[in-house]
Amino acid sequence: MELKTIKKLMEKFANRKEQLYKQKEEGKKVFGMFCAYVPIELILAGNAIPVGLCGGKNDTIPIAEEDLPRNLCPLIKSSYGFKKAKSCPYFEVSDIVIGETTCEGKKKMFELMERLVPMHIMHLPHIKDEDSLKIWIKEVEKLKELIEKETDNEITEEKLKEMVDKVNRVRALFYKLYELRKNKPVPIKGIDVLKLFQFAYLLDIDDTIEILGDLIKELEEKVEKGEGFEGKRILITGCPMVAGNNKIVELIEEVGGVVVGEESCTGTRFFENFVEGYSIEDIAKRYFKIPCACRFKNDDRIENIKRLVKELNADGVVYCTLQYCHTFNVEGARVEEELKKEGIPVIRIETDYSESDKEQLKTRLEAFIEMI
Ligand code: BJ8
Repeated sequence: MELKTIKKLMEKFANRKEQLYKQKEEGKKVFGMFCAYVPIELILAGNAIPVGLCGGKNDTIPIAEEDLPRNLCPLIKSSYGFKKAKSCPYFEVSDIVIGETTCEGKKKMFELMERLVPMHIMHLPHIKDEDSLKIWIKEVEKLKELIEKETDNEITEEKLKEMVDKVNRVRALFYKLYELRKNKPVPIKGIDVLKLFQFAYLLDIDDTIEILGDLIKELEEKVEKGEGFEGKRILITGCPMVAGNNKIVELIEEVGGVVVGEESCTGTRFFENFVEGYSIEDIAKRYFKIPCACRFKNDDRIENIKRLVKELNADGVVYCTLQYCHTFNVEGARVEEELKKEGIPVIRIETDYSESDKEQLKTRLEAFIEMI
C-alpha cells in the first residue's frame, strides 16, 4: 500500500515547477547544481534557491550526441541534452549553474555547456590532504562571493547560521530514516526512498523538512505495528540515480529484493556528516568528506559500505555503475575485493538509461537474490 507521505511528496513535486517560477518572479535567484559537493547552505543564506538539474533520462541523449561522444556517461549526456533541448524546467529557470571538477567527462562537458548557460566551476581537489582542503576552503569562499554578487544579498553570519542549522536538520531526518530502515520488515520500499532523495534535490527545503518529518512519523507507526516489506535486503552503491533513472531499484524489488540503503549521492553521500560549526571552513570541511569515486584513495567509501551492510542488516550489495563512468567502475574492483574478504555477497552491474538491457539485468539480479 502506498505511503500517505509518498503521495504527498509526489504532489509537492508536481507543484514544484510552478512554485519555483513564482519564487523567481518574486526576485529570488536560482542556482542550478549537478553535484552533491555544492554547499547549499550558502545558496540558501544568500536568499537564493538551489536546484538539482535533470540528467536521468534517455530522451535527451540523441541531441547531446550531436556534440558529445557516444561513449560517455549517460548522466553527462542526458544533462547536456536537457540544456541543449531546453527541456528541463529547472535548467531553464536557473540564473547560473554551478559545476565542479569531479570526473573528466563532466568537466569537459562543462566547457561546452558554458556556451549555453552562465556557469561557475568549483575546483574540487581529488587528493584528500590538508593542502587540498585549503584549496577547497578557498573555492567555498569564492562561491560565497559569487552568490553575494549574483543575488546582491550579503551572507551575514546570522543568515548562515540559520541555514547551516536548517540543512543539518534535513541531514538529521535522513539519519532517522536510515535508523528506521534497519528494522525487519523494513517499513519503506527502496523505490520510495529513491524518489525522496531525487526530489530532495529539487524541492523547497521547507517542504523537504515537512515531508521527511511526516514520513518518519508514518514509518514509526508501521514499525510499531510490525508492518513493512520482507525480502532479501539489498544495499545499493555506486553512481547516483537521478530522477528518471529508477531501473535498477525497480528490478531489484521486482525479483524479490528490498533496497534498505543506498551508498550514493541519491543516498548517504547526500546527507552524511553534519556541518560542525558556522564558518566557511566548517562548511567546506563537511563537503570535502564526501567519498565520491572521483577522489584519489577513497578508502572511507569502502569503509562506509561495509559499515552500512552491518548497520542495515543487508544480505548483499548491488554495485551500480553507469556505462563509461570510469571512476566508479574502477573503484568497483576494490570495493568487490574488500566485500568478498568480509564474506559479503556483491554483484556489479553496468547500465545506461535505455531499456535494452532490462531483461538481461533482471535475470542476473534474480539469480543473485536467489543465491544470497
Ligand atoms: S559527488 S557521484 S554527484 S560527481 S556517473 S557524471 S562520476 S561519469 S555523478 Fe557525481 Fe558529484 Fe561524485 Fe556524487 Fe561522472 Fe560517473 Fe557520470 Fe557521475
